[in-house]
Amino acid sequence: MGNSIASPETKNLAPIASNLDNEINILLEGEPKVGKTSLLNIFLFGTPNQNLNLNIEKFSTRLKIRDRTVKVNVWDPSSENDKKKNKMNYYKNCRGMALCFDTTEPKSFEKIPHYIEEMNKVDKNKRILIIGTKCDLPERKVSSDEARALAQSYGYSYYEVSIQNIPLVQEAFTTIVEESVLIDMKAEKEKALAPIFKLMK
Ligand SMILES: Nc1nc2c(ncn2[C@@H]2O[C@H](COP(=O)(O)OP(=O)(O)OP(=O)(O)O)[C@@H](O)[C@H]2O)c(=O)[nH]1
Ligand SMILES: [Mg+2]
Repeated sequence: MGNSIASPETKNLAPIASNLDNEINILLEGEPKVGKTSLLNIFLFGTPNQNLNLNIEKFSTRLKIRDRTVKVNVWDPSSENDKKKNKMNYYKNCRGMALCFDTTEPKSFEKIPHYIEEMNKVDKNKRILIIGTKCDLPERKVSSDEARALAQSYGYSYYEVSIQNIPLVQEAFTTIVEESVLIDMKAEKEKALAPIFKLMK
């Protein structure tokens, strides 16, 4: 994906360019060990083994979506931390959620509706992308059809990835960012048109 510029956020990060049109927060969610950080590494660096500093939970990059440059903050809270305490903040403040399960671990798939319900309790309008991970492994237990059907029942997109298919992982991240930005664009358009509709009444 040629249009992403990886720039992990650290204390030394240069100031963000002023030509940004949007800033968007994406939450990585799912059961422990399903592969969330590996996917984030691929999105940022094009390789799963970058050993991101586990104490840092927010990483940033930029993507060109349509005619906009979007600063994308990805939150990857580590499983060890007391996620519950901060969870509502993450849910409230993200625009989209990349919700991951491991295709070789049915229990991680069974938890998907739970995460969706938790998010819907906070806000029903967040964009969610469901991602099945580790599809390179022979011991797959959750079928593509089953996972796709679940995603469709909620109206969400579904991606099935592995750390061996780097372009596909990057495409999945671009999709959740794009879908999240489009919600914002729609809201902006409606806001801009509201006075006109009012006049027409
Ligand atoms: N074979 C295979 N292994 C993977 C894949 N994705 C992740 N893994 C492995 O699964 C293990 C867990 O990956 P992580 O990325 O640390 O998972 P996580 O969801 O961030 O885990 P927590 O932060 O502890 O919740 C690691 O050993 C990865 O190398 C994949 O697509 N295929
Ligand atoms: Mg992790």
